[in-house]
Amino acid sequence: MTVRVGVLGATGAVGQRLIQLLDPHPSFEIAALTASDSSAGRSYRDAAKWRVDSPIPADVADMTVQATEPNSVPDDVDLLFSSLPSSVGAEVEPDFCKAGYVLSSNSSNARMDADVPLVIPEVNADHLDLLEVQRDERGWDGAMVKNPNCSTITFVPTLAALAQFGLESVHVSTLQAVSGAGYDGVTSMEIIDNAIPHIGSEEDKLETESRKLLGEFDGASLTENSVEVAASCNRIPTIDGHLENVWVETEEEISADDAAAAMESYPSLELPSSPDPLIHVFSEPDRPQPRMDRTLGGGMAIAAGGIRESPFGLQYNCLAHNTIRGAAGASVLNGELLLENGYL
Ligand code: 11C
Repeated sequence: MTVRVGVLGATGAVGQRLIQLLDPHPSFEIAALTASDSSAGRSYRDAAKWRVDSPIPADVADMTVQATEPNSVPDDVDLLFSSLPSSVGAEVEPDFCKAGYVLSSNSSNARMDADVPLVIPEVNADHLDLLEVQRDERGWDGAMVKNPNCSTITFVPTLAALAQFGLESVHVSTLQAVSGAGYDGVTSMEIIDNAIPHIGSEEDKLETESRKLLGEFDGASLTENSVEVAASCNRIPTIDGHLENVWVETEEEISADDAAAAMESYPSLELPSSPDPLIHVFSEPDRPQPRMDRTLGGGMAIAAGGIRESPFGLQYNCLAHNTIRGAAGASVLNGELLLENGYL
């Protein structure tokens, strides 16, 4: 079955990654592209400053970019991937859902809404059933599923692997690539030869999204996980790949070997974009590394290393490709989950 899909915010950094991952794709065919009013009416080739590491797919290059409004998208498009700026997403995404479209959105608006599934398929695919609650409460013909922030996606699967030992508290410190800040980040010379100990509302996102992702859904409502999470977020001059240092305290004592085994054996899924294994564990002291490990599993896997016991609990590092696993690939995976579960 081929599903016709659209990309909202197609000219941005994540929109470009979405196009790269969707063309070709075994289940999805790109049939609509939208962007800001200044891009609408232009060919995608002209409107996008294409920066990803493969050519623009020929059929997409010639497509005309439309304004980001429901009337611009053909009715036979069933699924929309959204990478809109969050302020725009907050305004227009509900209009698309009202108009009957199913959204798999990377935009940060509405991630913490009680009836919006925030999903990493390998971690909490069951939260997708929140869509029944969403339909009852909002009366939409369409639906909205979100993926978390790229830094959240990098460390939460490792916590899910350790959850069997009883998570009590987590401290995470990030070293985040400039592509997380979109075009402005990649092209800004201010970041070169610099490290900045602040990224907008990033710390709050890691702390709240992780508890929602690890929460329990009983069929009617979601109870967030009680694990305490403290995050500090830093920008470093790397193009792609967020590296994170994590300290975890668990109810049961956990050895480094137990933790490595739990991460290595953490199950993946059989969705087209889900990597196997999901988590690669390295024992070399200088791994994971942003350039070497960010492309594992086509950019969809997570690298973990430096696992050791410390006075502050288990300590380790983890890394993921922020615009693939952390953003565009995360949305595509949620689209695949929606398809598998009959929502399209
Ligand atoms: C960054 N993680 O690296 C951010 C970008 O919540 O989706 C992604 C923001 C988000 O700056």
